[in-house]
Amino acid sequence: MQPHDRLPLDDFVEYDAEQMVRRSREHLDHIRRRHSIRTFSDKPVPRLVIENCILVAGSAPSGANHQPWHFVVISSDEVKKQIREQAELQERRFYDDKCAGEEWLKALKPLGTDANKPYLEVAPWLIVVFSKKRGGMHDDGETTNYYVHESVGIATGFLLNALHSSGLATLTHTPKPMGFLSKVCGRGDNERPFMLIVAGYPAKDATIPLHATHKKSLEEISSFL
Ligand code: IYR
Repeated sequence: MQPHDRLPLDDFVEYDAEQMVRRSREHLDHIRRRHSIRTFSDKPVPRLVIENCILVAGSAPSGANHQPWHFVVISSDEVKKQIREQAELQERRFYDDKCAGEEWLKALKPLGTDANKPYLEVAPWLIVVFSKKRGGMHDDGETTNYYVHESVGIATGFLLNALHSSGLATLTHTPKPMGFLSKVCGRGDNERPFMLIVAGYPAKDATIPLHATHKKSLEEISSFL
């Protein structure tokens, strides 16, 4: 293969304007049913579902197509237990010792979150997203990666969308600091934990904070020139 060989774009599906409006509306309705939840069922979810969702994430655009991410997928009760213990330790510092600071804690009040994270052991799957500063396409550990945060952010968005579209409830969880995840997941210095995603069926009594349902309007979040 030559460095700038090209292929015809032969898998683009074209829709007419009317179909596009309908599809975009349907997608909006669909994605508005994604909610972060904090009470999960332990009902099993096939590994193949998660594998497909990871491949969706891996199809995200990235700087120079270096794909600067790694996903550690956890179903082991032992590993989940370690993650819960360590996350709760950090979260107790964050909430109870007020390391977060007053302003941050006040901002979280309407979500009703606290240092207890039982879902980290209950949900069938935890996915830890790691970002890689170096490695390039072949993970050589040296080549510089570009726009790492942007790339991994997009991949994580793809992943959340894929999990939701597959029929799973999700939670993005960012214990602070997250360094312990490198150790628990056995990842090296070249990688940084980016986010922890919890995926599974919601518990029967799952709720969503009213606060989280208030989304800014189109006028508030966009301007058309
Ligand atoms: N990591 C903590 C705190 C937290 C922070 C933000 I910003 C949130 O949107 C939600 C929670 C926790 O998971 O409880």
